[in-house]
Amino acid sequence: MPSKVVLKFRYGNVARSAKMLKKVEDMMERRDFLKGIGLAAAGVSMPGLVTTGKAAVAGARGKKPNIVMILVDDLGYGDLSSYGAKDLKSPNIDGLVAAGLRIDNFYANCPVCSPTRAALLTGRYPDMVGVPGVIRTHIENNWGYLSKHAVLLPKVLNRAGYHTAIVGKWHLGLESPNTPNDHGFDHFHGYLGDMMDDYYNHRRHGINYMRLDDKEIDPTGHATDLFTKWSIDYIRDRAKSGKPFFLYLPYNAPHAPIQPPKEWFEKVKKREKGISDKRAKLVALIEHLDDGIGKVVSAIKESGVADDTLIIFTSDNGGQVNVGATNGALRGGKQDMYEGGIKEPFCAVWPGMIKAGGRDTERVALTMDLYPTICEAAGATFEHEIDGQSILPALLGKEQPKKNRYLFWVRREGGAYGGRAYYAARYGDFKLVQNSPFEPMELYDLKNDPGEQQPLPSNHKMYAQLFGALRNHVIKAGAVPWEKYPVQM
Ligand SMILES: [Ca+2]
Repeated sequence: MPSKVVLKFRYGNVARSAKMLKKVEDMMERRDFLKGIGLAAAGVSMPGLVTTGKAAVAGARGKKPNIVMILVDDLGYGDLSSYGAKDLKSPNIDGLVAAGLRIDNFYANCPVCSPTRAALLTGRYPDMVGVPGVIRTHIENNWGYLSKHAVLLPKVLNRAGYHTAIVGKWHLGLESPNTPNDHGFDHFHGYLGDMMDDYYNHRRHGINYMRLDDKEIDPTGHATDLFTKWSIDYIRDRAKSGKPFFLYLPYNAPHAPIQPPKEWFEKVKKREKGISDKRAKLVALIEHLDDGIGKVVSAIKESGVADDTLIIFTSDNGGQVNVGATNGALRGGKQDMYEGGIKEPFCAVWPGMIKAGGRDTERVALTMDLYPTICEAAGATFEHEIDGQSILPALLGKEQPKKNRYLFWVRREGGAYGGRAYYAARYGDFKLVQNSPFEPMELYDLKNDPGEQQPLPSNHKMYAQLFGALRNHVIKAGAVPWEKYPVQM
């Protein structure tokens, strides 16, 4: 059925007001896009196209919760006390883990920054919104351009009555139309870029990407301290408003350069006998981050909104091993599709709603699942297609069957990767994985081989199943450009 016919059928002659016309235009654009990726052909069902958050949870207490989404940068699976670190003290994050539900098999959507952030804020696989790799300053080393079709979380939450803010690292575009404010955030206090070359001067390639909304700013201080302070200011201000808020807090710590405040480094060196300077720096950067998170949590409590606030904590990818990170017993680290690159610490806290001290050891969830989870908690509804699935019932301790689904990971990169992409795919306990576009894929049974040490033969039936499912995903994602057209080299 051609899209115009569908629209006429669905809307008849009601598209009179400018608002309705805009809605119709948006639908046309969306349907054209879906048609482009082969989902809107006549008579073809579109599973997941109509996905709605349910208002029931938000209404359970008669009020919508505030939501604080803390995303840290490059934190390894073994680099929290609660995840087994012996030379590191993270009492504040551990306190969150103890106060809520921990999910052991929580995965980032990618082993590097931008794609995971795209998945969190769109609910889609990163390559379905134009971000298969890292967005960077120079076109020769840029591997993503956020699709104009992407509907970001703040837009949906705004419609549900939320004030929305991002404090910290954006990393989904350096200019309009891909700034945080363009995509619906009411408030942006942070930086646009991929990383800082220095935690104190905040520059990248000598360029200042620090912003307060669209205004360039040049604050002084360690980036972690700035983001902590700005978050606290925001929370205190919004707590008085009586309107629910969504605070997305993507700290850039403990991403390289490993640059903790001097006194934090000295404290670790004094406490941990025999620790190397390299490891001590990373430990100090994480402990300083943990302290900042503790201050943010205290501000939520002191503002009197702790009982009405859902806090979610995770990391965007695994720890970078060559700067001293550990990923526990997992193989590999940042950039790898092995578990060490993508498996992340995760917890969700909501007093009285999520039981304290819970631990889910079975469920597999990804960053993209947080989009519908947050929407459901907020009573925010939407009708566009996403790839993620809400895990809110599981967080609330309700019955939620653990259904197997095909899951995919992609990363496109330059350098030795030559601009090509490499992938992983998973179904149940089986995972097909490569860590470079030039390597053959390997199949592992994670249940019996969580350390990914013993590849199964390529004639195993799951190899072909995962290989075929991944091929179909690559075809779908092929309809979405990941550079701005035309490219100016
Ligand atoms: Ca990262």
